[in-house]
Amino acid sequence: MRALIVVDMQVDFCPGGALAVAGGDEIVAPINALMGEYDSVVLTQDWHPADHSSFAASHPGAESYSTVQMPYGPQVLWPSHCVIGTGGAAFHPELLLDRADMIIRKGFRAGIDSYSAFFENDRTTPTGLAGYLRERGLTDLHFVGLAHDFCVAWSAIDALRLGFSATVLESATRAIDLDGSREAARGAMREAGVTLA
Ligand code: VGL
Ligand code: ZN
Repeated sequence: MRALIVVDMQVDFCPGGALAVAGGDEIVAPINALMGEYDSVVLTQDWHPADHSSFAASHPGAESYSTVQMPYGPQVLWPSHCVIGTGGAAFHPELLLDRADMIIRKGFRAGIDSYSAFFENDRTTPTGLAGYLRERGLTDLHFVGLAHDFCVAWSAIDALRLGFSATVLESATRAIDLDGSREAARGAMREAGVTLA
């Protein structure tokens, strides 16, 4: 069975938001239109406490978009975004939430980020999504949403690693593209065996 995994279609990742991805709002209508073609729709929601360690503001003197070394590996420092309970953490107002069977939140622990829908950035602490999908027999996963080169790419690569089939519908994604991260993510996904469609 097929699931559409809609990654982080939130106000803060759309134009005008705290970590806006260019053209992020352009993919809402195409994603809504896709939902009916799947056995299940799952939404992910970036969901950070205000003092999250992925925020530049949590590291005195650090610039946004710089990289620091965390116990679990390198971490890009972002502008504060998707803070729990704020309007920026809400889904884009036009996204069809009623179609979603499951909403999985990630990045809610202050000490560690979670780009992937499956694992925190240590790549070992699970979010629980794999178990949910397996128990429901959802093995063929199609990914859309934001951002192509971070949360979408990491999720798709982890899906394959976990034994799911993984396709990224690239026209229904948009990238942050930090220092060539879009092409790097495409290369990493291809190398892992993710289908780019
Ligand atoms: C994301 C950076 C920080 C994403 C989330 O959804 O791709 N990127 N948090
Ligand atoms: Zn985040």
